[in-house]
Amino acid sequence: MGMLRSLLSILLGAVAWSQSIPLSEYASRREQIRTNLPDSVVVLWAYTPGVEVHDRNGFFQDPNFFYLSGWREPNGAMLLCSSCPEGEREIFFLPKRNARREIYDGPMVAGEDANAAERTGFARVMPAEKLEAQILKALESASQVYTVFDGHEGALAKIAPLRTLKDAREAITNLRLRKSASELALMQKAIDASIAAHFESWKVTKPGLYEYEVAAAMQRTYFALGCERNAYAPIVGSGPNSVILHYNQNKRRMDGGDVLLMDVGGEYSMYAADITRSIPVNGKWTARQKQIYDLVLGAQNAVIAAAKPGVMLSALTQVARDYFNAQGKGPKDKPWGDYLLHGVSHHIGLDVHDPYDKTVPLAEGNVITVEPGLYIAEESLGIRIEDMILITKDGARVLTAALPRGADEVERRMKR
Ligand SMILES: [Mn+2]
Repeated sequence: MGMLRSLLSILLGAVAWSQSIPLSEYASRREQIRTNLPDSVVVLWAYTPGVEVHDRNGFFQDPNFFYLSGWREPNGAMLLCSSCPEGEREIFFLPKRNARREIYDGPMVAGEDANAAERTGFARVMPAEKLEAQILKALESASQVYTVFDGHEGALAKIAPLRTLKDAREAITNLRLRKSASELALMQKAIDASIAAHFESWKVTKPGLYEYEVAAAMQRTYFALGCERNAYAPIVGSGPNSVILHYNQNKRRMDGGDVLLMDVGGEYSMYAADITRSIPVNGKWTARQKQIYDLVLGAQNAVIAAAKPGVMLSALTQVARDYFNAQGKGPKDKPWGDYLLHGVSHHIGLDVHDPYDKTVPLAEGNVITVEPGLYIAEESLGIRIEDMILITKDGARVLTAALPRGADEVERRMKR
């Protein structure tokens, strides 16, 4: 059994690694950007270790740069030029081979490598020191200059002092919002691993345990299933901590009678999952906890039912608030809607909060969270339920449906 299991995990591991996005899809995203930004030079830089990314969590790539290249290594750059002559419309720039760096980081792909084009999916790859000359050349063919304003724009302004730099962020993030089939497959990996982590938390949680012990069990679960990072700092808050929206100290010893709110998700192959469940620490809801839980679940169902193409994200928060307000009054004779302290939805993808234009309505292929909550500080009672949904042609599909949401089902699954 042990051998069969390790053989299975090797096979599953191989499947997981082979399931990445083909380089041709990155190329078609770049083509889309060039189409959407005509008469333009777009210059983007990869993250640099020690500048944008520090040592604590290992190197990760700038999400916009990654979205257009799939490139995970540091220190590259790319130039896209819609109006340049054939052969100069897309160029990738890589640093020269650096033997010293390879001692630390392992083999790198260098600008001078014969197979650099094949490895990067760019027809033209040049050494990084050619970037400036190539930008100057491209400026002869294009009147607009774009970059993502992330700290490199100063260098670009020096190279093109007579041009007004424009921000390419909006054009890229608009594309990022519409998930492709291969992106959805990777997101489902992040989701499935994070769901396994939540199930694990239901198994281990009991009075006397510390919040960080639950956080550790959850992280161990999704890391063992191939997640490379936390999608965000795990929020594991019991009792009084359940009402602190971004609590992540996770230091409290839990008591019977507490609720435990867990907003925890892993990142798989650069894609984030973001899932929240609230459970009773001793496996049995009090009447009050169940009342609040059912209110939140009702609001979540109302939002999921309302989510479809054409609807604005901000309208979804109003759906939740209206639902709560229709359920009467909470403590201090205030409408229940007053106990919803945050918006209920955000886009998610390469970032846990994918950037988006607030004036653009939902469209087919968007992935958003639905996360209403009620927080009653004086009762140390916070309940949030968060799921991820895919906007379809005429509605929405819950991507996290494998993790039960009903109060009774949570109790049943916690019974051991
Ligand atoms: Mn969220």
